[in-house]
Amino acid sequence: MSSVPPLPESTSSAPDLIACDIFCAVIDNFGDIGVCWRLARQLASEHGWQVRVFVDDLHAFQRLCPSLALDLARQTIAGIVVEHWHEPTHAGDTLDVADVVIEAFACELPPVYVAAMAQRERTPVWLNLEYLSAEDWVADFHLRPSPHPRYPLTKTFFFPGLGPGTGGVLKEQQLDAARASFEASPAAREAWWLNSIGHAPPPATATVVSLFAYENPAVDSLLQQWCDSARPIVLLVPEGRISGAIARFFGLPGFAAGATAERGSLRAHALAFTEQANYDALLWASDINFVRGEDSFVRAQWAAQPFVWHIYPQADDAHLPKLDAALAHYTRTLPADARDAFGRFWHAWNGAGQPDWSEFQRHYPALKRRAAEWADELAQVGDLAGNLALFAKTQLK
Ligand code: TRH
Repeated sequence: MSSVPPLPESTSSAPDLIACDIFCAVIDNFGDIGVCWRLARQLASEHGWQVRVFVDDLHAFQRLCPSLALDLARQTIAGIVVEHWHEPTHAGDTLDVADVVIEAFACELPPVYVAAMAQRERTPVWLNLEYLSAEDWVADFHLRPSPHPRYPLTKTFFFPGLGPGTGGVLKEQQLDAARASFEASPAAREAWWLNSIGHAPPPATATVVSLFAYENPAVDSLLQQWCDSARPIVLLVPEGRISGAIARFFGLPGFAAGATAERGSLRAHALAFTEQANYDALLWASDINFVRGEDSFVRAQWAAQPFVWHIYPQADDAHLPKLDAALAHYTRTLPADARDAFGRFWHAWNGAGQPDWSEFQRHYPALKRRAAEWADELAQVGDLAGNLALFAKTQLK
């Protein structure tokens, strides 16, 4: 065991104030920091924790949080300290171990920090926050302890999930109220359309679709079906990995924020990638949401609208059982024909078959009812930040 001088306790001065360090290595895209930042904000604002986030990619983070400065090693945003984790061994300018240490998605903590955790008078609670999966095994592994091979430390696996016995998924206490007030307010909806799209909301006869996805070979077929649709389709596309395909479909050089294109029944608008807190309103303003990865997948469930998930693709199709596990939860109480149509559409969007829009549309009323029911069911599992805070407190006693 390396010898580390005795350390001061964390900077928290009040006896009950819990200090928490979250370590986040960005692998790809926005989900890693997206989940960590949402968790950090919740632990700080809803649980009063003193939170510090170590993140290695400030550029990805800045897309979600435009007030972040790219050139600062350390800054405070919304009461949360953000440390640029510029190299894997960096553990902040002063080594200061928190009460609760969260390593996100099995990233490796700086060795000097782990050594200091072992030296700390009050042993910290060490959690590995895993990726979300709806698979059944998750409940068995949630909260399993893993003793450190060399130090007197135990790491606990914290598994998000969609079913009982898992850590649940993140849900802010005010989220339902915010959605309800948006949905109940024509003025809020109107203001959102004016600010985000530049004109008044479309008529109720139009189907509004938000599209956040990776590159997807099924998109051309879907765009064509939307052009041929009997009902007008208004497509809202945040700038990103699918934008090139939209541009090609319309014969445009690009599809950057502010661009608009029209063909047949389809009118498409490119939106600026918004700050994370504003993404929900796009989901609330839409009748159907195409989402991807992890965090937007969760937000679509809380938006309580039918949605289509582009799952993060993994080697050897390891993502496919996860897709089916999520489908099993989400479609559990749907009538068989709607369940089959929905499953076919999700599979087509994830590489197996062609999406059939008119079939999806036909089942829309049942899907909409199920979306609302599912949001209530999922809420029974509890909010991940609340579940995590509760577990950590029991360990800190
Ligand atoms: O960006 P993603 O594809 O992230 C993925 C997943 O997390 C995946 O599980 C992981 O393995 C991989 O990264 C490395 O999708 P996700 O998880 O939905 O994250 C996107 C974040 O971006 C989410 O927090 C919502 C946010 N967002 C905005 O803040 N503004 C926007 O305009 C949009 C479209 C998204």
